[in-house]
Amino acid sequence: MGELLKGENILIMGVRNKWSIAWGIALAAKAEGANLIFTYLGEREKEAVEKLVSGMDGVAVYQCDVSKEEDIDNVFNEIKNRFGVLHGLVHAIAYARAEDLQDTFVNTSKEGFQLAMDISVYSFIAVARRAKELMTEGGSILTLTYRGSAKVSPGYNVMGVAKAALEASIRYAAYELGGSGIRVNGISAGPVKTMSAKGIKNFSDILAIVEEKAPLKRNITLDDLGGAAVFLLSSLSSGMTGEVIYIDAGYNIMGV
Ligand code: IMJ
Repeated sequence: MGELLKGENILIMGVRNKWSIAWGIALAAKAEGANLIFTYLGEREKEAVEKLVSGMDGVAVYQCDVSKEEDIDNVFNEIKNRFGVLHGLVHAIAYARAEDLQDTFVNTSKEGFQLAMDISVYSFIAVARRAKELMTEGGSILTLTYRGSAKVSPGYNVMGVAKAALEASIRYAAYELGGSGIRVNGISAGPVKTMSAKGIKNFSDILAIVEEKAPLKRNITLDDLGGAAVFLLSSLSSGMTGEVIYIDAGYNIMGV
């Protein structure tokens, strides 16, 4: 137990089960004394998330489908009423149609493109705007990205384009919110076996390649991500904004 986030109110969006990256970040933030607020997508996720957080004291849990502006407004209104001030926000949400992660990229439909951009990128802008209003003591906003934004990861397709837009959004938000003492950064995570990796063909091959090629000769863990998230959420990273840091066992630095 540390005190790096003691008394800080941190909103974590994107927990689905105990394997979720957002959950790994939540555990690390809790261990540093944060008060946690969670959102879950819908009725199907409600029970699992409420069960997960039931062992934590002082947490708040709200339903929020980020494709609905009224859901987002509701969450931030509830946070304003119950906590008054927000110090941290973790956005760990992405979605593309399964068919768009299987077919060829150039076959991406307009609807599939718009859906991926709406859930994976616009939602970040939408929550950053509301968070700004509640981060009256300054704050730290964090999102999750993947290297498929910059290099071709076969099958990542429209998600790669969405993550490129998300990373650009980090920089524009960092520029605009810096004057309010709010920092905005991203973690580019190496592959992790979560619900978002389910059904992705050859995923275990990808994990094996990282283990073989990455400088650290292993895949990353939720603890690795939790540590980086605590750094970015806390004053340890006070001089840093607009950045994307790789937590990938060093895989991204390699050439052939
Ligand atoms: C996803 C697709 C293709 C290759 C992939 C991934 N690699 C990794 C991922 C190599 C690591 C996981 N990732 C980084 C994601 O951002 C996944 C996002 C995602 C996953 C799904 C699967 C189920 C579904 N829609 C999805 N939308 C986004 O229906």
